[in-house]
Amino acid sequence: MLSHIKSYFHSVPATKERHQYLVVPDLHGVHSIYQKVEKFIKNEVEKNRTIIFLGDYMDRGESGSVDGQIFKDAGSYLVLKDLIALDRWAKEEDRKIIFLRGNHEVFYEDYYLHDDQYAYHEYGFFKNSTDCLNHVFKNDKLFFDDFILFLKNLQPYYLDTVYDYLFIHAGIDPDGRDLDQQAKEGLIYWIRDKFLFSEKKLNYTVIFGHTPFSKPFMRSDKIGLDSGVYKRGFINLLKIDNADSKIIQIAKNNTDV
Ligand SMILES: [Mn+2]
Repeated sequence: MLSHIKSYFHSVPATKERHQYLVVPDLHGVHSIYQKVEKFIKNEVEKNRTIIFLGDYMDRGESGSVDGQIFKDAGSYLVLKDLIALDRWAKEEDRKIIFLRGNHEVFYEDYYLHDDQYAYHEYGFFKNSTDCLNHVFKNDKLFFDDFILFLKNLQPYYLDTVYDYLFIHAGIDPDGRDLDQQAKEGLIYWIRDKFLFSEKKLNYTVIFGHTPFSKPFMRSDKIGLDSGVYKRGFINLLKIDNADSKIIQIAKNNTDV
């Protein structure tokens, strides 16, 4: 287990508000792992802990059959369907779950909301997942509406202003302007090296996914969780309790969780 402790120059105000999180990075249609994550959330995670998904729910997912038809990527659809159900469950159970937008969700917004066919023709992974989704949408308009609503409700980032945690898909431009401006420009969904290797002290501890590492990327002000789940077969969750945090790894083949 890795742990990450941040020291503060300013004192943290006494507050009854909870600063407890479970962070779930890129799922990429790996439904077998998603199911374990969901089980963990429902059975092990306290009711008052905020759950934050960092985006990239779909693409490069597991093959499988839907309605008796084989799809190269059925996992993206299955993860999406379960996330929409999880969102509904959270509302019923009065649990707080935040879904952030990843760059892959930008592809889906372009395709389904702006009729932009670029990703469909350019990226095999996107064609594979949307071929399955379009098959489902044809017969299930309600699910299509749920999906559009899910896309529209995605958040660009989440900020904890007491502990200065910034939860975001890819990162921030260390020389960039304010967060909302960066979100508008879209760089927060795509940035890699300029953010990762910047020596500039950031105003937050940035908790991000997007760029896969074999081990979590741990710096004083950056925690990168993406494991490249579709090729490595495990996911790194991050549990945060106020100033402390620890990694929880869930693998395809372990049965502990
Ligand atoms: Mn990404």
